[in-house]
Amino acid sequence: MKDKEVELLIKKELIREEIYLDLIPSENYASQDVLDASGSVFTNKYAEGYPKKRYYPGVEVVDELEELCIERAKKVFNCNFANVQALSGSTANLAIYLALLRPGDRIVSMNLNHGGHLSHGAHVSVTGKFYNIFHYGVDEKTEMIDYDKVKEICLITKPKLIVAGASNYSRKINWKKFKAIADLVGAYLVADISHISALVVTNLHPNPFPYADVVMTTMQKQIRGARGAIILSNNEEIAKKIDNAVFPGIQGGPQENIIAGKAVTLFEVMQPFFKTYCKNMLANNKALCDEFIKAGYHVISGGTDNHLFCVDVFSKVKYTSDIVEKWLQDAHILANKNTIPFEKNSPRTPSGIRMGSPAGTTRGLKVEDFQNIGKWMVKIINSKGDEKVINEIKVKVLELLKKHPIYKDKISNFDPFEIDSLNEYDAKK
Ligand code: DSN
Repeated sequence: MKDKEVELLIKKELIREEIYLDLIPSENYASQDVLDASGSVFTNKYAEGYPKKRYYPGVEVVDELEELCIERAKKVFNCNFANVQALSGSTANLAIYLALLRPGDRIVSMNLNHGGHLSHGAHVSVTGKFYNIFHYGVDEKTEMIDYDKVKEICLITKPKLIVAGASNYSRKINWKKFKAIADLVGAYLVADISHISALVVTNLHPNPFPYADVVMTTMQKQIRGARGAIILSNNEEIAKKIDNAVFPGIQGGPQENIIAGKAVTLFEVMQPFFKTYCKNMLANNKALCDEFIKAGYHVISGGTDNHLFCVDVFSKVKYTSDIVEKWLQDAHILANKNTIPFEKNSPRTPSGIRMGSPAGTTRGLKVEDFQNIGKWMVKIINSKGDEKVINEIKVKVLELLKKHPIYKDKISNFDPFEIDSLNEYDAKK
């Protein structure tokens, strides 16, 4: 690369990824094939519109590519319609609302503090400004979705659209119950399965079809592919509205290079190894979660059915999770601070640490590794960030990661573990 500054930053990021244990449950490692497709010559092509209905010439190949991606998405998710152009999950959600609602219409969705998502109508998001939002949450005692309460809220507010789906909820979502509520009040049901789409396509989590009118997912999380999102439906009329909302409603030219990456992602999902990855991810996450439960920590909802969980560290050690996040990061473990249901602290200094197993599983870590990781994390948190403990565990984490490289080929001519901090990298370069 001629641009040495960016080249060095790419190398630095590669080293960072290799030498940190990523437990952030929305992150993962895309395969080299996905990276190659996403950075391919499709970057160069403008293709506003949809296959066979473009506003530019020279689109023969991108049409083939986008059609291939659409067909794969339909096959993998077993549905009749797919839009593969959304640049991100938030854009996809906005496009769905734009397609089905008018500004000011009512949406019922999960409270951000209880595990929802910004683009489900949080007041700081455009979705919270354009639409009239009412939130449901989890039950104070069980910390699981209270479907009776969802029903009650919907009967009072009469929403035009209900969003089911979350970014910090460790239990199975009952789509059938959501559909019954949606039917009762005549609302559309939208399922945001960004966090659980890999489990859904491998039948390890109930499928929102046939209950949801629209299903969307990002592609870079659990399903470990290219960045961006896809929107799915079985309703032809809704499908047309969604296409119009994505383009020209919200976006201009689609990123055909990213669509190439999404197509490769879907190819990988169809391979037998993908289900093995999903089963391992579930077992690994449970093993990690069990260590916190055994150590007497309060895990939100008391456990996990999926790839993530959230621990209330504040109630145990009286330190907020921004501080705990830093202790863990010093030991090269990445888990993110998060609000918990009925949070008493602020979103910047909350009580919870969210973590999960997708990236570690992709990296090849097994149940025994996750048990050890859980013990190490508990030791650090119980020690209240004791420097000696952090350093002792950092050595163990680095030893483990070194045995499980992510991008073997990329690091074949250097050892990312030669340094053990990114400051050292800066000093050396
Ligand atoms: N940022 C993602 C997450 O961490 O869950 C959601 O978009």
